[in-house]
Amino acid sequence: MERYYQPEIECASREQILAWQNERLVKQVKYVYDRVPYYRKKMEEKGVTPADVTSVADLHKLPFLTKADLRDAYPYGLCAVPISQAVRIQSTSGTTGRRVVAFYTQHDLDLWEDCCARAIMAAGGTKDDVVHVSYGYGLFTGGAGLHGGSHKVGSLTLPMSSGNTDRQIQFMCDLGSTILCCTPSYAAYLSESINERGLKDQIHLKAGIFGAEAWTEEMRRDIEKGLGIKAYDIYGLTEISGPGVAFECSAQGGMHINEDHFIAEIIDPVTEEVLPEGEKGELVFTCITKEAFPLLRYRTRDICVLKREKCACGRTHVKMSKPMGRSDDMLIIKGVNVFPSQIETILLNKGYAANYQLIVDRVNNSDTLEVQVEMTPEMFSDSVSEVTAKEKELVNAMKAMLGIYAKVRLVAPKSIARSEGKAVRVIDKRKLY
Ligand code: DLL
Repeated sequence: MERYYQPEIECASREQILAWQNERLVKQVKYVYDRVPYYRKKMEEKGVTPADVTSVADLHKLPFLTKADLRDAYPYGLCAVPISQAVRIQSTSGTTGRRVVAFYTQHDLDLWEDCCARAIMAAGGTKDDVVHVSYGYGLFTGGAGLHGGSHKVGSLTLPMSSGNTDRQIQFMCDLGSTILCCTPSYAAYLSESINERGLKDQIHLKAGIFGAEAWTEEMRRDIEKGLGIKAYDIYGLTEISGPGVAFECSAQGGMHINEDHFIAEIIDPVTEEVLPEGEKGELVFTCITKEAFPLLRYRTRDICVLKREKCACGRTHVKMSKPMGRSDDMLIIKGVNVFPSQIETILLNKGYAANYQLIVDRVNNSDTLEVQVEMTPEMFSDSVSEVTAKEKELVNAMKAMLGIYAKVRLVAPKSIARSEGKAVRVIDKRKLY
């Protein structure tokens, strides 16, 4: 069990971590150059050879990879091993364009599961725990990743997948689930459902490992209160392996990136210039221990800050802040940059739950934003004047934070569809025209 809290790795000195990264990067670059013609061509176009990369300090010389490259090279173009050595694929939901398909050798699966096991142990998991995995199984990495991590820790693993909320709650009560793994929006829904059924004292959860979508501190507070647990964030993306690229520890102040496997950089998303640690920008990852899908300088589009500070948990790996939105999730409404998380913060601070939807449209050549927000059962009222006053309060709060007018429509409790995976927060009708 102790294997997955690996203090010699997770608490290693900065010098030691850099030494690992330098050695692994040099090998990985040569490996990719030799095996992936698509990336070799990109290096050649930039006039870089593997000999030019002798340490992490040379990372900036390498070309970036983006989702567009993954689509161009779909399906096998970035795979660095013959099919005979790959044992698994996982894939993104692919709402627009081609899906992204990532490949794994057995060794890759092992390292990915190690990362997830570290996350479970950082959330207090041991072999005595009952780990309830309600992330989707299948192509999505959430189920497979946490499932594999839980096995490695030696916990009893419940492969629930998402959906069928009644069954989820029944198993949680009957089998005494202690750690819940799912998206934060599904955790909020489960919490709501458990409390409505008066079953809170029959559940034994102590922790939750929630990620795969943006969630605010206010949402964390609500879930922790509703389920009586400590809620830990976990981050990852299919292209880089899946969940467990970074995870939160008991300090709950950012997610430690597994720096023995991934090198993180922050860049200015417009100029592509590398920014110093501590500045906000786009997160870029370079894999240094992968066999099948070793992406170098992959632009995640996630906007965040890296912090290298002494952590109360003793881990030394750099911490990333919660992603503050994706550069491609940012809505531009009437020329103003709007992140759904800003609106969520307002709603949660004013006592609403995170059940809302943003509807963006274009009317007479001008952008419009409508925010539909569910009232909580306590707020629900038939009095038109009361509802109007509440709507006005939200309109003013949004004007103050975003600088634009948003129409607010309060809707009845439970009228916005609940999600069992990643929540659908934005409907941008402008994309349909
Ligand atoms: O969402 C992997 C995952 C599964 C992470 C389960 C955590 C838990 P994708 O479907 O490829 O992979 O989506 C990756 O989701 O680039 C972020 O924009 C977003 N994301 C992932 N984790 C977080 C998080 C999985 N903790 C994309 N907070 C990433 C905010 C997150 N956004």
